[in-house]
Amino acid sequence: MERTLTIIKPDSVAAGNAGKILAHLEAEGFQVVAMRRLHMNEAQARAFYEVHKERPFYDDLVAFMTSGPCIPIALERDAAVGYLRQVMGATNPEEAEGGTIRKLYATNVERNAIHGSDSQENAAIETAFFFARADLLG
Ligand code: FUP
Repeated sequence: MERTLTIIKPDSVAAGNAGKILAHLEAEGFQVVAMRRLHMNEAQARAFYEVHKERPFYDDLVAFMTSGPCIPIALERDAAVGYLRQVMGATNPEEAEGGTIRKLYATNVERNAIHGSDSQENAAIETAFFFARADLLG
């Protein structure tokens, strides 16, 4: 079994889509290892997206991610990292395949419903950002 990190983003939570997105993930074979709800502050959002700090969209992305509560979830499944990327769809919902979470629930490239780690290495880093070791045992 492999683990990955998703975030049900503030747009999805505000729109009341969190339950539907979690049900979609469960139907695709993901199991919840750890889950929490938090309203990120600016320092947390800046740190989470630090790899994008030189990008033109960084400040807007931080503003969006701090605009309301989100739901980070540590997920488990066979080939979880790659499979989550498939199930969530392209970053820009206009380019996302039919039936993907972003096609179904995203508004645009910024308000795009869900995050998914892009590698096993980043999955471990991002999971440790939100969850303590004790949350992830068992
Ligand atoms: P993804 O891995 O699909 O979430 O996409 P990226 O790592 O390329 O981008 C991370 C986040 O930055 C996206 F989820 C949304 C945001 N972003 C923008 O707001 N504008 C862009 O043009 C590209 C990305």
